[in-house]
Amino acid sequence: MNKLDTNYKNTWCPFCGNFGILAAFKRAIENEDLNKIAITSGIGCHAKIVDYINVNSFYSLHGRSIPAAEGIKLANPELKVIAFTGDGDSLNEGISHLIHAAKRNTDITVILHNNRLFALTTGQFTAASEDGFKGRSTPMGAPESPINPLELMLASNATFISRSYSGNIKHLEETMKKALAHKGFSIIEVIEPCVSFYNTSDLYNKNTYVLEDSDLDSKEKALEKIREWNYEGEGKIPLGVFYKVDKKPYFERVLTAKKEETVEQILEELI
Ligand SMILES: Cc1ncc(C[n+]2csc(CCOP(=O)(O)OP(=O)(O)O)c2C)c(N)n1
Ligand code: SF4
Repeated sequence: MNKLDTNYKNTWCPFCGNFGILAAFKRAIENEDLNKIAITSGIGCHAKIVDYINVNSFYSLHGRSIPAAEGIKLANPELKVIAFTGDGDSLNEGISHLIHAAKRNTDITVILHNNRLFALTTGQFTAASEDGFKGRSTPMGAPESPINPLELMLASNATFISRSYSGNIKHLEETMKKALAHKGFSIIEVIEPCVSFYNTSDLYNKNTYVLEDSDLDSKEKALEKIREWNYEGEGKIPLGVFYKVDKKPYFERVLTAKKEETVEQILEELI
C-alpha cells in the first residue's frame, strides 16, 4: 500500500476520469512534506477524491470547496492548500467563490474536474455542458451555451491558468507540480469523461494536444489559446499553461500591511 492510499472503498465507475486525476495528484505530491498539505472538496463524484488520499482534508458543502480552502490558508499560511471541485460545484453552485478567489489572488490551487455535467445526481446539465446537451433535466437539449471557465478566470485576474486532461496523466502530473509551485491563485481545469453519463473519451483522446510554455504573461495570447476550443463538439483542444504572472497573494497583502510584522505575528494578534 502506498503511503498516500487510504482504506476507503472506491465507488467511482470503472474508467471514470477521476481515476486519472487521483493518480496524477498522488504522483505530484509524493515528494512533498505531506504534513504541509491540506485538501478540500465540494460535493459530487469528484469530491470523493478526498477520501482516497491520505493527507489532511475537509469534505465541504456543494460549491464551498474554495472558501473552505481559503479559510484553511488564512488560518495556516504554511500549508499548501488544494481545492478539488466539480463544474457543477464551482461553475454553478459556488461560482462567485471561484471568481473572487481568483480576483483576490488567494494562494491556493483549484483542481476543477470538468466532466461538464452534474454526475453524482445522474446527469443534469451544468454551466459547462454543451449547447443542446441532453440529460436528465434537459431531455430536449439544454437551450444555453456553455461558459468557458478559463476565459472567466482570465477576466477575473487569476495569476495561473491551465488545462489538462485526465487521460494524459503525465501532463496532468506536470501541470499540477507547476500549479503547486505557483505563489498565488492557480487553477487547472481538468477535462474528463463521465463514462456513465457523458463519455467524452474519444473526443478528448482524438483532439487534445499539448502547448509549449511561451509568452505566459500575455493576456492576449492566453485568450487566443483559451478560445481555440469553444466546448462545442469537435475542434482542437489545447492543454497546458495559458497564463502565469507573479503578483503578491491576497493574505500577504492584507496581513503584512503592518510591514514590521510577519504574517504569523499578525495572525497571533488576530486569533
Ligand atoms: C446545496 C446543494 N444543492 C444540490 C445538491 C445535490 N447534489 C449533490 S452532488 C450534485 C452534483 C455535483 O456535480 P459536480 O459538482 O459537477 O460534480 P460531479 O458529480 O460531476 O463530479 C448535486 C447537484 C447538494 N448536495 N447540495
Ligand atoms: S457517474 Fe460519472 S463522474 Fe461519477 S463516478 Fe461514474 S463515471 Fe465518474
